[in-house]
Amino acid sequence: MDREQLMGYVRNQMPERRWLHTQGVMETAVRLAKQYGADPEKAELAALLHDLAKYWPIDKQREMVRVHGLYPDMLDYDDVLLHAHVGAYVAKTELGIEDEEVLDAIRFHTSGREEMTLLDKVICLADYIEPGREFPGVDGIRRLAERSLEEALIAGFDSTIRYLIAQGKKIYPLTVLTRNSLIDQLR
Ligand code: DGI
Ligand code: FE
Ligand code: FE
Repeated sequence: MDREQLMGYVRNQMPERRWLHTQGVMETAVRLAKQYGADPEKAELAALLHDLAKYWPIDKQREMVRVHGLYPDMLDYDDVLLHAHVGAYVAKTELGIEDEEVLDAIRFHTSGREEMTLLDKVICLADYIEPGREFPGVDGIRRLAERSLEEALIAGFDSTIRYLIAQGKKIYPLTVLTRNSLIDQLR
């Protein structure tokens, strides 16, 4: 599929407001990629595809994670974690995306991972700060993003972890390891 076909495919998987979010992540990811020396084309592609499975039925997402062995430990945590892995799987097996860097950036955009690549960081941060995002502290993260990918991401994960604690939810351990790894990278 070419770029136009992929855009049409993704747009069909989600409501209009999520498509607007996707376009915001694409713009922001390209800008961050240029600023920090990542590949803008890969950033745009990963951003386009990152939430493609977000609105798929949860039963279908759980089934795919189980059947295809995609990080099955996620099944014990919040269902919202699943769409990242399902999205990467669909991008590879149905949309013909072969670039493992792009697939990993999709796969780990929600949880993060230890030793995130530059592209992983660009996608994860763009997802936090795209222009349509509104949550307490987002402007502070936008300012941090002007000087440090790592500092901005730590602030993003801090806000996610605080939210999960406030809701009495479990925290996926890889998210904690991701934050630890980012803090180590600042030393
Ligand atoms: O898909 P998006 O809404 O654009 O953003 P996302 O893929 O980063 O999903 C973020 C949501 O995931 C956020 O509302 C918090 C929720 N979540 C639930 N458990 C965890 C989690 N996020 C992380 N990083 N770690 C968790 O354990
Ligand atoms: Fe997402
Ligand atoms: Fe997103």
